[in-house]
Amino acid sequence: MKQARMTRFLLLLIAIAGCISAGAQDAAGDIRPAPYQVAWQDLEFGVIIHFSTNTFLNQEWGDGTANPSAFNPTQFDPEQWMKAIQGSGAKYVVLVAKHHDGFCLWPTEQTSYSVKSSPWKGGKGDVVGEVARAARKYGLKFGVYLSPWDRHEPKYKDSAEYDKYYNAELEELATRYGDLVEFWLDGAGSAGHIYNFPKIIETLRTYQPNAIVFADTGLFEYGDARWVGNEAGIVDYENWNVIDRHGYRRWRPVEADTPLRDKHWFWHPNDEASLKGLDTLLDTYDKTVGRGAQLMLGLAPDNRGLLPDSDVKRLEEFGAALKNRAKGNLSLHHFAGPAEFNDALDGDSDTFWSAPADSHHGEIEVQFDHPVTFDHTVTMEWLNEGQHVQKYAIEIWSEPDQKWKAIADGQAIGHKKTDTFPPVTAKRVRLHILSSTEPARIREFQLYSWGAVTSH
Ligand code: FUL
Repeated sequence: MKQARMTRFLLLLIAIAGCISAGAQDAAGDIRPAPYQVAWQDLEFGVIIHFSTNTFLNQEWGDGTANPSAFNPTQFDPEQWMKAIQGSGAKYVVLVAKHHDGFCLWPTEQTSYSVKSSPWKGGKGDVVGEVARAARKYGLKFGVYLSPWDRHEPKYKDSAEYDKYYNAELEELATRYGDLVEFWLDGAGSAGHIYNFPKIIETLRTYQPNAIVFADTGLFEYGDARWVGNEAGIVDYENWNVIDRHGYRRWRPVEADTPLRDKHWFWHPNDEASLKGLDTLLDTYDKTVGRGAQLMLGLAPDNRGLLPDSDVKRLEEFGAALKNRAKGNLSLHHFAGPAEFNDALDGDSDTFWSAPADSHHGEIEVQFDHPVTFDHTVTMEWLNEGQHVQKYAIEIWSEPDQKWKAIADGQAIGHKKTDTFPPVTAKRVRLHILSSTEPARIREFQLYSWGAVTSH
């Protein structure tokens, strides 16, 4: 009897210890990204490509009744797309393999509603295969979007039957086209439909353990990255990587999708006015990548099967502007200061500075031999062990006042944080970490003079 009580007491102790450690695990700063999430966040900028029967029918959402004969590009050339995408600075490509209308861009065995039934290449073509090959040829990672909502497939009415259909489609995509960097699970149109998501993710993970599953916050348990909640290309600051749902926390960085043509994911004739300007794109970049998120820019090849010349030109300008901005990193020209800061000032995001062990604040100082003028800073946190910085300020040393003066401040740094302020001139600048849950680790602290192009 006594022994039974003792056993119960021990079990209680074990249970309490379990709760305590589960509670500690739950703190946002303790949640770590998976290695494939870290690798994906480093890509920063990707594109999503919409090209299907809609392209030929001047529509955004097909209702599933389009005749496959509509799909007939005469100059289909995904290498032309990839050349432009590579030039824009994007690092990965997600192809919409099936949009809501159910038309499949690869020769699937699950339905005849696909390129097989189109006149394109005599029904022998495979858009997914050709796009995947072209992407890799241009050094871009490849992923797919497979719309759960299917307005053509009759099985859609029967959840269990449709699950089998969808899983079979997914298995084809996950086994035929090499490594997938991302799998886009679009929530549009699916309200009220029951899917067996655990099974879908099992199918994907069996063949693609390192693919990022993109989904809205509803799919909390399965998503690796979350939808930003708008298609305007804006991530609200503060942006934290760990989100909480009903008391459970997960590492789920944000991806912001927005089209190059205002509000249009597919190509439409006589639509030149919708092409976004360079300033808008740079502003979008700073409000997504510059706030620690992923930018997913929507591109739409036209009914020839080519990216329109004006889109190609805009992508080129965008890439050139980003490159040009990156060239002006003033931190590279710092002249003195403790050597320990170099890892954050060397322009190499693979090296990082660590604040002293057990510290909850710290600073990185940049010194110059002559005053420099700058209006932007770019700061990157090393996230492999979690997001720890919770408050920081950018400060300059004021000679007349003999004290540090804050020119910008914030809470989250995360993967990347761009701060913008009126131009300031100083010989000494510092990143002041005012609060971090663990010793801060900073990959980069860069200073730039970009002018007012990117208004905020
Ligand atoms: C949305 C879809 O409804 C749009 O057509 C587009 O595919 C966009 C990327 O996602 O949810």
